[in-house]
Amino acid sequence: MKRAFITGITGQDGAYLSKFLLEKGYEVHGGVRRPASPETSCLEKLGVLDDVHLHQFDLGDSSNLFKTFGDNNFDEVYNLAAQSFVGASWDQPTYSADVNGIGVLRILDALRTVLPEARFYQASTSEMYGRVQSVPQNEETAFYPRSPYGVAKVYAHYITVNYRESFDMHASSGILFNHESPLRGKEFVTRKITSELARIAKGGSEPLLLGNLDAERDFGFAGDYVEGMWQMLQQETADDYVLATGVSTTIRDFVTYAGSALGLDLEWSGTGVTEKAVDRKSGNAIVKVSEEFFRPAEVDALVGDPSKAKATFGWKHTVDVKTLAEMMAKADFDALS
Ligand code: NAP
Ligand code: G4F
Repeated sequence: MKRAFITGITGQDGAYLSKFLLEKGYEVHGGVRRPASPETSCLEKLGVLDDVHLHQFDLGDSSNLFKTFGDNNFDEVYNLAAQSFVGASWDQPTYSADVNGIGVLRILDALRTVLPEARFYQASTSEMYGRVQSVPQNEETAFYPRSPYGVAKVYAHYITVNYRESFDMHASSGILFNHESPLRGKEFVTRKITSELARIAKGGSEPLLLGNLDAERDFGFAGDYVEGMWQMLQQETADDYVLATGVSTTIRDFVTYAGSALGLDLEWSGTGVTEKAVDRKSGNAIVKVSEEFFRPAEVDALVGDPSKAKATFGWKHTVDVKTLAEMMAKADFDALS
């Protein structure tokens, strides 16, 4: 039986990856920051909480990383832990740099010292492309990060490549475009949209407030992406791979898709901060724009090219963006019933 360790096991991807690896017959371990009262709702929702082994683990502290890896003979280590909300990285820039950047060096250094044969996955991100240098983005596209989060992730990406090349470690980086699910945190735009529209569809009167509706993202389903993480670690040679759908969608269109799944027929009007969406049937204002949710520097448009992952190990997405919006909106609506 293979043994895997997942940092960030309590997050969206950690829960889906736990379920995936358990179904593959793995013994699954994971790191939690607060062992006395871990936030386990994602693991509970997927019905896997009782099947995983939880260890105290914080990316900010080297000694507990050495202890965790020194005491346990893991075959695979997936680093999914991060301060993952881009918007918060301007408010907590040094913390984001420490956890998302130096934290990865702490893991690599501990693995190199006490568990050098373990295969390692780093959660890299399309945020590294930032102000994009070509369209679509692939493994060769230059990085131009636009947030403290993105800058830290570029460091993490290159230190992973460097340890692979310096110490012959099996360390791979998945450059993943946005992937969402009903387990997504409500601070991220997709889940904010589906949870708020569900509230409105249930009779709520306050409109949904959003920032930049013109931003475009390549949205996929998290369940598809965790399979790609695992596939990367099954390759004989470690490497870097993009996982994406190849389709870009504006935030405005995601709202329209999610609204439609809940019976809201949205009509958009206005521009910039005066833009709004009204339900054609009720005449109610459903969406308004608030400057509060604009970022100091924006990533305008991302769209990925996953050809390398497809050619190397046959990865492709199975859920398109409309189906994803519907899945998330209905899950939020049902949760209110
Ligand atoms: P998420 O739901 O926000 O989960 C983040 C996890 O990291 C949580 O389990 C959190 O634990 C943990 N964590 C935060 N700070 C930590 C620290 N100092 N030490 C140890 N654990 C810590 O994120 P996700 O969407 O699953 O994303 C997983 C990874 O992929 C992240 O690295 C993210 O940056 C990256 N990524 C995500 C996407 C996407 O679209 N989802 C795309 C590209 C890359 P708590 O429960 O204690 O908060
Ligand atoms: O949902 P978001 O916060 O995700 P973002 O910034 O793309 O980051 C996510 O995906 C990355 C992969 O590219 C991951 F690395 C990262 O960890 C995270 O999972 O924002 C998406 C877009 C942005 O352009 C933002 O400006 O939506 C725009 N937006 C418009 N109104 C909003 C809002 N974002 C949020 N969170 N809240 C709003 O009200």
